[in-house]
Amino acid sequence: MSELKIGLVGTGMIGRTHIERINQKLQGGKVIACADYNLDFAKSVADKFGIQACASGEEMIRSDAIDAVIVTTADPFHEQYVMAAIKAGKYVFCEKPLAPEADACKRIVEAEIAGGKQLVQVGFMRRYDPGYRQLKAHIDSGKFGLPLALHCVHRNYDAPGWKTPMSVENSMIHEIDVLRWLLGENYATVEVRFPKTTRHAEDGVRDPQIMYLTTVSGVRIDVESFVNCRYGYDVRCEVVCEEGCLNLPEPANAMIRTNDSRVTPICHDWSKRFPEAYNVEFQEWINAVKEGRVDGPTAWDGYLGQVTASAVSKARDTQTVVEIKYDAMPDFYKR
Ligand code: ISE
Repeated sequence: MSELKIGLVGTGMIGRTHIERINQKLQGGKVIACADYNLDFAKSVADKFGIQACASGEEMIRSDAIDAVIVTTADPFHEQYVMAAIKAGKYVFCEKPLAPEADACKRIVEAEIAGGKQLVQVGFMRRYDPGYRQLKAHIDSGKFGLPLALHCVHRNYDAPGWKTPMSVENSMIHEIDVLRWLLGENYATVEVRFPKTTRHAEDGVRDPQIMYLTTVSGVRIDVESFVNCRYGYDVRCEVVCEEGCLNLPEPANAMIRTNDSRVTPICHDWSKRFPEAYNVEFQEWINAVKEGRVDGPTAWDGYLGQVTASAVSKARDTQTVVEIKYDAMPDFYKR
C-alpha cells in the first residue's frame, strides 16, 4: 500500500488538528474523507483541507476508498464508530477514552476478539511524549532503585460545561493510563478527596479533586486534577525512587525578563503541550497499520482504563477506599 487512506469521524478541534498533522506533516497516510453529525460543519472542514465530506460516519467507514479510520467524536459516540470499523475489518484509531463506560469498552474488546484480529488503537498519546519516555527509560534502567511514590498534577485553565465525573473520565484518564504503563503494573486501590472547591467551578462541580492510587506492589500515587486553575495548562509528574527523584521535563520555553520579573511562559491549553507526542503517535500508527499490525495502546488498555475510572468514580461518590479488580488479560492481547 503506497499511502494509507484514512477517514476521520468527528471534526471538532482535536479531529481538525489530526487532519492537519497527518496531511501536512506526517508521511505515509492521508485523511481523504471526514464525517460529522453536523454535515455543514464537516463540509466546511472538508473544503478547508481539500478532502471529501461524507453524510454518515458509518457509510464512510464501509467505503472501499477508506483503508483505516480515526474516531474523534464526542466520547459517548466512540463505541458506535469503533464497532463499525471492526465490522468492516478496518484498523481504527480512537481518541481516549475508548468509551466513557467500562461495559462499552468490554463490548469493543469482545467484538475485536470475535473478529479474530487486533484492529483498535486508543489515543493515549502521553506514552509517546519524549518526557514520559525518558521517565520510563530511567525507571526501567533500575539505576535509581524502585519507584516508591508518584506526585502528579493535571491542571486545565478552564472547563466550560464540565461535570464532576469528567475530571476522571476525560482528564485523569491520561494519568490512569500513562502511570500504569510507566510502572508496568496494575492498580490495587483508589480513593478520592476534595480540597475546597474553587469559586470558578460551574454549579455543583467539585474542583479540584485528588485521586490516590496504590499499585499492586504498593507504589502510592497522588494526582491533583484542577480543571479551572485559571493560569494555564500544567502537567507534572515526579517519581520518587529509592536512590533519586525523576521529574517530567517541562516544555522548553525561553525565560523572559520583563516588568521587573523573570517569566517562563507555559501553555494555555492541552493542544500546545504534547505536539511531539501526537506526531510520534500518529506516525507510528500509520507505519504499523501499513505493516498490518497495532503496536500502540490496545482496546484492552482502553478497557482497563475505564475499569479503573469506574472504581475511581465509585471512590469519589462514596468517599471510601475502593479495591480495583481486573479480568485476566486474554491471550489475544499478549504481545
Ligand atoms: C482533554 O480531553 C484532554 O485530553 C486534555 O489532555 C486534558 O487535559 C483535558 O482535561 C481533557 O478535557
